[in-house]
Amino acid sequence: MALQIGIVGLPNVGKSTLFNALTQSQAAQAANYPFCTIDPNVGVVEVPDARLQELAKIVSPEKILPAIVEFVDIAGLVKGASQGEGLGNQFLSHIRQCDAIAQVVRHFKDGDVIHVHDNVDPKRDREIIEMELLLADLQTIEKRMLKSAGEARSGDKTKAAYHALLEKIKPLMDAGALAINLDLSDEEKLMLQDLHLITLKPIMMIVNVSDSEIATFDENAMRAELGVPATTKIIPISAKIEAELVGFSPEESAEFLKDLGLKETGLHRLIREAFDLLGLQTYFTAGVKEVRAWTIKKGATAPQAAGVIHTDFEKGFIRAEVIAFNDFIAHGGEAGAKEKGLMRLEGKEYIVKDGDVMHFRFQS
Ligand SMILES: Nc1nc2c(ncn2[C@@H]2O[C@H](COP(=O)(O)OP(=O)(O)O)[C@@H](O)[C@H]2O)c(=O)[nH]1
Ligand SMILES: [Mg+2]
Repeated sequence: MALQIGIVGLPNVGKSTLFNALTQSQAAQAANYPFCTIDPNVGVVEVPDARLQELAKIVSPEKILPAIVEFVDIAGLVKGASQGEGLGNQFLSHIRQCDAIAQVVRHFKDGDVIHVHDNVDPKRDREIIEMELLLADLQTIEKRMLKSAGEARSGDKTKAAYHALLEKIKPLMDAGALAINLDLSDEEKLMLQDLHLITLKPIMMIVNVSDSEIATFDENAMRAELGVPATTKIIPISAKIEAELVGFSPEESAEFLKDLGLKETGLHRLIREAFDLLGLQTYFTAGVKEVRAWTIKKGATAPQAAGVIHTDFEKGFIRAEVIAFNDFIAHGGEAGAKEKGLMRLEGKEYIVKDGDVMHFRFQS
């Protein structure tokens, strides 16, 4: 199952423009991933990683397979949606399936594109969207509290603590705080897991700015304008520019970006940041059949990393042969690194590092 990021926001903020740019610029590669969801609103997107090309230069593999994430264009979120307005509650089930949320707000001014709330005001738009997500969560919490209140009276300490936790977070969320922005311990987050709260998912803000403003974008000023905490990622993007870039060759894109004073496309940055938001990292396998990036959580052990390839690799894990990415490149590949004593044998406890080039030994 690929990780999914749901794109939410008011109508006409540029969600579909962005989604189409994401998926069209990647359409050719998407054919490599037949196991991914087939749904017009779900786009398979490769995580750009220049290290793959460096590995491929050394290994000359038949195929190069980057890590992927899926983006979902979630429509129908309007003011009152949690009470049945617009497409009503349909959006909820779509968001619940996602691992993280990318919220798009409109900052571009264009008189030809109507704003559903008349004027451009990203903070208000953010608050409208978040209120709908919060109302959905509050319904869940209130329903659960009817039961947990009774359970708390039974004398069971765990149940009492659970109810107390719901009593603590409800007024804060009533006042507009997303669950992810509450000061919760890891243990408290774990306790809330079974509620599948939408606002406990990691969330990033995508600000769709005018093409003329993208190069001079000031993140701190935008953070103040949006009123989001320092922990929230803010990513400027011009959906219009990204849409224009779709048909360009890499050389044309580079030229176009340079003229605008930009280093990389907004989509690239968005994908990288989303990957980071999810707390993910990459390790590689490098063989002549394929050079491939695999996605794991930061902190994953060697057997867990092996399990991403195949569950048998995890169950029968014996050890991993590991070469750090830089060592692999500096010494011209596996043989060279091995000769210098830079190939390590690691066991079950090994915490995989970003960029490790790995080979697993296992018994089946
Ligand atoms: N000027 C300008 N127009 C945009 C931009 N992004 C989207 N639009 C236009 O805004 C309208 C709504 O965009 P769409 O992506 O369908 O919004 P959605 O409702 O959020 O999916 C379309 O006419 C787009 O062409 C942008 O960055 N600049
Ligand atoms: Mg749309």
